[in-house]
Amino acid sequence: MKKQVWLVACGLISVALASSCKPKGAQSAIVGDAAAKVYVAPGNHDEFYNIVSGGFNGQISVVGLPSGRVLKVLPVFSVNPENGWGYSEESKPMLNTSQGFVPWDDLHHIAISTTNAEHDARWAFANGNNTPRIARIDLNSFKTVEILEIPNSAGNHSSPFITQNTEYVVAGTRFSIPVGENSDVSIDSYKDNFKGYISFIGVNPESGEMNLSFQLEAPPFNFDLARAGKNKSHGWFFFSTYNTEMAHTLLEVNASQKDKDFIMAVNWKKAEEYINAGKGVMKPAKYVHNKWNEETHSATSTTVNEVLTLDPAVLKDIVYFIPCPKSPHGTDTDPTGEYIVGSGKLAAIIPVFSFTKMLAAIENKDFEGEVNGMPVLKYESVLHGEVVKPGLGPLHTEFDNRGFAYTSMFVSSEIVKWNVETLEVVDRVPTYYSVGHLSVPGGPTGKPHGKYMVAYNKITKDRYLPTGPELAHSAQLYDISGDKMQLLLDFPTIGEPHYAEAFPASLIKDRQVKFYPIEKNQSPYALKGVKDARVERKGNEVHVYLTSIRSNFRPDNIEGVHVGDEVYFHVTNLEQDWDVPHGFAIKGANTAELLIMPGETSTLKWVPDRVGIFPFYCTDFCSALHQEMQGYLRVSPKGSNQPLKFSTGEVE
Ligand code: K7E
Ligand code: CUA
Repeated sequence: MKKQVWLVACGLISVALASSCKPKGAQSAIVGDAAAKVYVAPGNHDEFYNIVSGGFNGQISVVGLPSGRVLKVLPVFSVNPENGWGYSEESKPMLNTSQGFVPWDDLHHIAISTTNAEHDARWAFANGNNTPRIARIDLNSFKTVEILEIPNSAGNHSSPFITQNTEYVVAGTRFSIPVGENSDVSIDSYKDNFKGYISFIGVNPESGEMNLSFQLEAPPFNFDLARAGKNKSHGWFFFSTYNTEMAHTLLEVNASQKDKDFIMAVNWKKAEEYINAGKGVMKPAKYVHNKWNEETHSATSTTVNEVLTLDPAVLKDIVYFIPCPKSPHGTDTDPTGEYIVGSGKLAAIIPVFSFTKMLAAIENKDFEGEVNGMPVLKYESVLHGEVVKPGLGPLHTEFDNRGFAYTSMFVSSEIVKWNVETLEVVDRVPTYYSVGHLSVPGGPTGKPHGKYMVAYNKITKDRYLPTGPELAHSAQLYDISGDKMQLLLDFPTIGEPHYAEAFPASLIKDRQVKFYPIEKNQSPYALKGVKDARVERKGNEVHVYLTSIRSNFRPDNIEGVHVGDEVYFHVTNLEQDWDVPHGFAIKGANTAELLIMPGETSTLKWVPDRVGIFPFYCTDFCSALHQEMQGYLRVSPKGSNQPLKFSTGEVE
């Protein structure tokens, strides 16, 4: 999200910027027992995992709550030199796309897998916003194990929200685009030639593997966010849209013309019926599907060439539009599934829709018109009610376990707590500053845990020691267990967090992978013991098969490599214990290091361009003799007759 856009939004509703965005009394907001509530004593664990999007760093960070301690930066869409993600030969295919290797993305949203609308925390899903992709992370190994590209999409923002049994992960396109053969069209022909696509990605209930099940063709709106129905509204999905004006220039003005945009309600069970009746049409579309294999310790990338498409203008009863004021950002469903909250960022109220009323309105054909052949329901017929005077610039809503909703107000920099049934505002607290998403443990599920809420703020200003022009982004933790929200803690974050989800640590902390059994290592380059360590030449390729175990590499001295050779270091970490990775780095390699987990094999490619002796060493302080964990590689001139030679470590 661009700050500038919001500042304009601020201006549009006639607010004096700087002063309104900065609440008063920043220093007095903390009460006495806050420190005790976030104190996790040395050696103790946090109660919740918070899986936090990294925004423009393309990664996920794993944070403990309530302490706010960062436990891990988990590479997803962006290369990570810290552990070789996207640099090792094995992991490169994970970042392949139909446009080739794309080593970065903009990661906005997290979805934690659920069963019966409760977190099972088997997997986390995350969206790549820029080059449309969805990733699946295994929460037993905290590793990205799958990335699926989304065709016919541009700006995969309305993603990766999930259905209550993780049947589907969805992806709605932020930018509509022309697709298919004739995409070389005038941008002025937007209304005629551009389309919005909504993707439903099936998730295998056992393996978690994703598969692009079908796409819905939609009008060329901008799809912003989404939430699945749950419990009573299971079977439906709700997508917020803006730019229903279908403007294609200066959207900040032209897409803010209408009083109401839409929440698009999708009956995905109906879509399944049409598919089962053979009503879908296979259309050409090129996208790639990348999978990580935990036994070969490597990834494969395959290209898919078609996608099943449904046209809801023709196939009735899949799509209905709910009018929603005004340029809604988030749309969120409450734990019962009855209420659908729209957050019109330019609206002065928060509309809350009723699922029961929506079904009745559909039944009674209570329509006010059509868009591209799909019915628009009457606002009043679907409305449960409006939260009045909530604040300015509502963005996102989370829920607790006591019937309350919490909405972030970007422009007025506050969080508003309101009663989901009565719509009465019961509390408000300032945020520092300009809050985006909120995260309550279990907040998007049918069974929120409540207790804490984290606000992910967009503007930091004076909250931390300054660090030049770029300041740390800021999260704030609130206690929401009482009637009044209480600010407990500020903590800086990694990248620019958008959404995050939190769940009890007890769900996964005892099922973590500790190491990979070496006997199951199916890598073609794996070594099962130090005796197998060797160097082989195949034409101009030199394959160095190394073992790493405290505290040596074998082989350690290598000669007979020539300038221009392609050298592959295949490093197998022979350790079979928890918490003993080894690193591998060689001087001058213009890639990164490898960080090899116990029982894993990983490969670094290096093409030496000059003559010399090049030391390599372990980068992870693994034992008292870590500094001894090293070797030399000698590079001779191209065409030299220096024979291949290596030492596996004789004692001198
Ligand atoms: Cu930042 Cu969910 Cu991309 Cu709102 S989005 S803040
Ligand atoms: Cu191995 Cu340090």
